[in-house]
Amino acid sequence: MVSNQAICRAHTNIALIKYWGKRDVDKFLPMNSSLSLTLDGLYTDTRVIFDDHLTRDHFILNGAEQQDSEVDKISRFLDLFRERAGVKTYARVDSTNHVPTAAGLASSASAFAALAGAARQALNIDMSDQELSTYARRGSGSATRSIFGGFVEWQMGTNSANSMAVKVDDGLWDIGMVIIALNKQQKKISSRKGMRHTVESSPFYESWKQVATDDLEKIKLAIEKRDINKIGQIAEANAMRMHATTLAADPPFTYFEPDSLRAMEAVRAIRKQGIPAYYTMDAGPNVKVLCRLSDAEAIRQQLLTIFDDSQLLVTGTGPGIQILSTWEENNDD
Ligand code: 2P0
Repeated sequence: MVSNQAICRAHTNIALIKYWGKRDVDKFLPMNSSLSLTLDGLYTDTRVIFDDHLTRDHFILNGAEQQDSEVDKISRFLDLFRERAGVKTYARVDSTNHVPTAAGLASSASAFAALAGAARQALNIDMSDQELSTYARRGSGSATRSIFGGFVEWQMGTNSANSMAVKVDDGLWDIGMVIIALNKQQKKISSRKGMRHTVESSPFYESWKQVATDDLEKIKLAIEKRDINKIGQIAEANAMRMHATTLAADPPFTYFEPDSLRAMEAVRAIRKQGIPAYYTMDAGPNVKVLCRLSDAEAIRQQLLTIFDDSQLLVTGTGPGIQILSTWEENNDD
């Protein structure tokens, strides 16, 4: 092999039923199945070039050469693909996150899904998207779901080969999100550390596993019926249940910030006007509002009375991974 390259785009996803905790840390096997909506507005483009002339892997993120610790993560991930393809060639990985500058929403989900898609293509590996999702999972759990577009379930499975993503609904109907980006600082407790600490110390954790399983079954029925209010109610409750486990951890912690609470209050006020709008939060202070895409602009206008224009992003449903034919240099937004 002299040089085999590919470029892949993957969109980020927001979980409506959260993944929170691993039963196997090395293999990224989750404690519970989860379900997300892939988003159109936030994505990562990644180019991988396997080149016989390289003496190690390189990783360039948003134009900047990355340090050894970051390269190591990429190398371990690429090893899974090299092993599968039976090659030892090193690679140069170029990645660009397309997120609005102020949002601070760069996501390991789109990053590892894009890298997985590019590596499969560059090495000409014969592998289904479903199987690819089990590879994406080994980079970051949430990346499992970003292989597909629309509503996607990550089935916890019984082993590494069947803990994979399954498309539930293409989501190409009147549904979207308004993202309220509250803080672009690095999060204080990474999701990886946060979920581990919660599994180890929260007395609520056992209940979480059960309730997440129940919520997943309920939301799948609501998605089938395209019942936006039901979907929103279940997603909002599930998010708060996840965050409750962190408040009960020992020592306790939370991802809520004062502005997160203000945002949630604003969403409840919008809902009182009869507009379906429901919030969810992940391992950081940002609040994401699930709504009809046709209502999203009106919701954004109302939120503008509290938050800055640069903090609000409207997005619809996004597609699964896509192979691109050309790479745009410095193509960050
Ligand atoms: C989710 N989160 O389902 C949940 C909800 C955050 C809260 O997946 O350790 O970056 O790489 O598997 O995927 C974020 O955690 O964690 C996440 P790792 P990941 O979206």
